[in-house]
Amino acid sequence: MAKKKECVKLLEFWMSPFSRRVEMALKLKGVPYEYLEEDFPKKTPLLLKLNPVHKKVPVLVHNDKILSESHVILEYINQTWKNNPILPQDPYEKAMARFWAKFVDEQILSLGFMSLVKAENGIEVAIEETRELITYLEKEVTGKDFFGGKTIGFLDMVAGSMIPFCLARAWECMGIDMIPHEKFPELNRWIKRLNEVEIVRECIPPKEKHIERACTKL
Ligand SMILES: N[C@@H](CCC(=O)N[C@@H](CS)C(=O)NCC(=O)O)C(=O)O
Repeated sequence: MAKKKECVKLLEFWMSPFSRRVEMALKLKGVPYEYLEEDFPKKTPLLLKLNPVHKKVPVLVHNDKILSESHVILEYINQTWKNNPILPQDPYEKAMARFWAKFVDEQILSLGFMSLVKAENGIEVAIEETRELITYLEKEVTGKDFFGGKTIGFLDMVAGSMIPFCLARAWECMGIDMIPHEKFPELNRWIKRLNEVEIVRECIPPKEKHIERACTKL
């Protein structure tokens, strides 16, 4: 009997780091998908129907299954398409990849962006506090090509979509070099290596368009 053709659709937004990381995973696994673009701040009826709980992108539709929340989607992709694993087999290493990914999306995004924009205690304090958090990632990537080891994995996708290809562009709009080479040599090496990975490059939002949009929002 012929295998049923898979139908994979991704509802996303071009400058969303949460969407970009899911695309990276689909590309790494070689899963063909249809790209459905949202145009925020408008929300299409399709988004409201598919993700009534959060009303956010990304949303992955796999045949008749609907998934939202990027970490959940990444895990689903990893377990559904077994080639090129993005999470380690070892339970502790897997837990650590999840731990640091949560840290990026919760702590670094909140302090390094939301608090920085408000900068209630002054911009210099906010920058230093953000750098303290980034230092944890500098340690994590030390001595490795990628957080995932020799190849990119879950944490590379989460941190890569969020830090160099999203937050750093907002920091640039504010005139802040948040990850200077002298302070963060390992992270800078990691960013350079990420840029050399074809599927990552394919998922990075175009810089000029991104900066133009990010700067008008700040
Ligand atoms: N925790 C969610 C965050 C997703 C998210 O914040 N998506 C943004 C785009 S970058 C969104 O859809 N925003 C629409 C809104 O907040 O109304 C995830 O990991 O997928």
